[in-house]
Amino acid sequence: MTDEVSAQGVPCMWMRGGTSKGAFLLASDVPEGQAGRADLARRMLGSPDPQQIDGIGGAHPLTSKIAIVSASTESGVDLDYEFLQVGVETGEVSRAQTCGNLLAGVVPFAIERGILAPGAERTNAVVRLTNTGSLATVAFASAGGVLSYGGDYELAGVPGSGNPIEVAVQSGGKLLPTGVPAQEVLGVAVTLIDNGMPVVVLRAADLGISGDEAPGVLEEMVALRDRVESIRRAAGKLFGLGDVTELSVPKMMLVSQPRADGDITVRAFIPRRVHRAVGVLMAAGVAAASKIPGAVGAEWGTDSEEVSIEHPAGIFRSRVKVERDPEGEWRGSSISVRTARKLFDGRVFPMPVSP
Ligand code: NQM
Repeated sequence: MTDEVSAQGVPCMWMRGGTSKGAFLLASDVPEGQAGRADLARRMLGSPDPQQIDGIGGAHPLTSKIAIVSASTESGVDLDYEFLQVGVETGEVSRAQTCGNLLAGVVPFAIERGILAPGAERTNAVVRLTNTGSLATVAFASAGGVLSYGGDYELAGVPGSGNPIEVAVQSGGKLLPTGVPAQEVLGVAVTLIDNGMPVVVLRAADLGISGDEAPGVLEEMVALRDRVESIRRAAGKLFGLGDVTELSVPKMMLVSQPRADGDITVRAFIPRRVHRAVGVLMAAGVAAASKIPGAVGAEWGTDSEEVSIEHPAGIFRSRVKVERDPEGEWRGSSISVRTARKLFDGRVFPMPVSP
């Protein structure tokens, strides 16, 4: 990419999607190839740098995200959504995961940019998550055919309230990529599950913690972090992801008993920082595991489709379906509710290329 881009800037909308934030771009405004997009992504957000001081990133994995959106050419699909996770300190750009939180902003963004029309009373759109190949349906009220972010839905981890956006994801692939509900990795019982995102579910107690510690406390526990990372690297190979050292997946979901009105408690390593709440598809993975006999977390499963997951900022309610296909393979899907909001619209000026 030439350096003209840092002088002229790129049209960009900064949005909150669920409990995360990121830069939303039209595919037609960015280079076509993966290398050009990765270069633009790190220069826009200001990585590698722990503060992302020369870019618009928020210096945390939950605010170091990019969504690239276009009208889909596929029949029955409205939009294509490509997600880029930018390593704050490493500048590594990962396409190995999608993001269910930013997904909540994709359809409003497409309406803002005029590539999708809102529905007369309710907008329903089908989105292809190009990172994983999964399909999602996104639906929200648009009274009088007008896009509105305001509403009365309160999302744990976000101040105030907003228009509820229902996000349904059909994960597509095998729910249990290793074919078993649980196995041992480095002496710890784990469930490897992919309900839209590869996650490892393990018991907090097996790692010697109670499971309701604050994210900052867990991030200070160096020996715990190292152990979680070793299990993650071994699990990455079992998932078929190869060497995941530089990848942002699989995520590590440490589960324990509920403390309040929920069904199960979670703390999520994503993978080095600890989530301030919990990701949409991570929650879908934990919820699905709680429904599979023999899986880690099934001891806290219920008969209800809705699983209430306690996280550091409150409760996440994930409606999941898990079922076996005619070949006996477990398949999964999930429905969650998010809110989203346009925060800023303009041009972003990426860091110049060093001479
Ligand atoms: O799991 C964080 C987030 C996520 C992912 C991360 C997500 C999901 O909360 O669907 O949304 O992957 O680092 O934004």
